[in-house]
Amino acid sequence: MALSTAPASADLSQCAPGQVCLWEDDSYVPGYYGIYGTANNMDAVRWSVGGRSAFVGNNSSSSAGYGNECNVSLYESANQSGHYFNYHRPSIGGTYRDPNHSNGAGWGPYAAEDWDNRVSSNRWYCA
Ligand SMILES: [Ca+2]
Ligand SMILES: [Ca+2]
Repeated sequence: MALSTAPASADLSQCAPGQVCLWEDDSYVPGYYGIYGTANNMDAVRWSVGGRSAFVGNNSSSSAGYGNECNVSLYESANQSGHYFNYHRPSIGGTYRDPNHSNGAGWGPYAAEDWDNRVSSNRWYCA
């Protein structure tokens, strides 16, 4: 009997309070990347879970913003440039995660665009 490799499963619980988290596939399926601070260039960062060797930048298909005190913006280019979308922190409600970037993500002037495999940097903002 051949052993099969278990499929990667969705794991939104990987995202800790205070982090913004990105997953390589739809529905929070790893590779996974979670950060408390600012990533200026995800194109140089590799997925930390799931045995994936690809880079995070231009590769995330689902995400969550679990800020404690602040909201977060995710940008299409490095160094917080280009189009972006926003997540509220969960404590103030509204949109704070999205299982499918391709049909839009978060909120803001560019939220309705196709965000699949596009995010490359983030910035927290407190308001
Ligand atoms: Ca992807
Ligand atoms: Ca979506």
